[in-house]
Amino acid sequence: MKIEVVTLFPRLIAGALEFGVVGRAIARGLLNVGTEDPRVHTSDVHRTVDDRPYGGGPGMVMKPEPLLAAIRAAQARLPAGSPRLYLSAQGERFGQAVAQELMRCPGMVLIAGRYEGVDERVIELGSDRELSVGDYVLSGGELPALTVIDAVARLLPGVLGDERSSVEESFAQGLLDWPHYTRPEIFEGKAVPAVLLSGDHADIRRWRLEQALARTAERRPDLLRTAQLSDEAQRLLDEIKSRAGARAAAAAAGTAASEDRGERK
Ligand code: 4HQ
Repeated sequence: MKIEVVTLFPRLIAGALEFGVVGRAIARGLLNVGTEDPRVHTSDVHRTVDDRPYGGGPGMVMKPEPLLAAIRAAQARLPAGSPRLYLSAQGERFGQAVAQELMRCPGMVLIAGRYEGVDERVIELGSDRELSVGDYVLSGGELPALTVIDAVARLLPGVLGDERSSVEESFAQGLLDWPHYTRPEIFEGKAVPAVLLSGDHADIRRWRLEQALARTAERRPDLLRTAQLSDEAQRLLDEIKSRAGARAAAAAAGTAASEDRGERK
């Protein structure tokens, strides 16, 4: 896959891509990331890329001419059918489902704005889709662009050890992760759960699935409505829920009993 990032800070993008899984994917030729700097597409002596907002107010806006020229230069280096994505807090929420979708594209242009944003006409003329990484305000679209690159890169064939992807696909897809442990067996008085030392792989697998389900039910119940649960996972989840229900009932009964005895809540 080929990705082009339109940015006033190309070294911020290049620097972040040197490391880890993504750095290796690039070194192995599985991913290629280029940058295009709108400043290159200016002709005035000051290389001006921003200007004051029409209507007044604080902050600056990215000028349309150099930005659109940069987007077109980036697009020209990519295969046809490569979407142009503008990163902005006003966009559709980026998540794993969008990453899965983008993984299938031959390439993409990621447009990272700075200042208060870009001239709206550039979004209309030079972008196909607007994506947000979350409801917070950043100083530029570069970190969101890197987020998209990272999440998409790890889905590309050969980027991760394929043991990992197939394991996650088969049983904990769409759920929060289970807890992880490594040596030592006892750390600051806290022991690793015994099942992980048992050597019983069926037991370990069941425990991990149960932990992933219990955490998801507790912390992100919204994810359970969209997760594709296997029959085994659905059965475990029903057990987890009925145990949680029973605990809540016992706690309520305990409260009632102690209140009956005249104790305070
Ligand atoms: N931006 N998700 C770029 C964001 C943002 C987000 C603020 C985008 C500044 C210029 N982008 N502008 N959240 O906060 O994608």
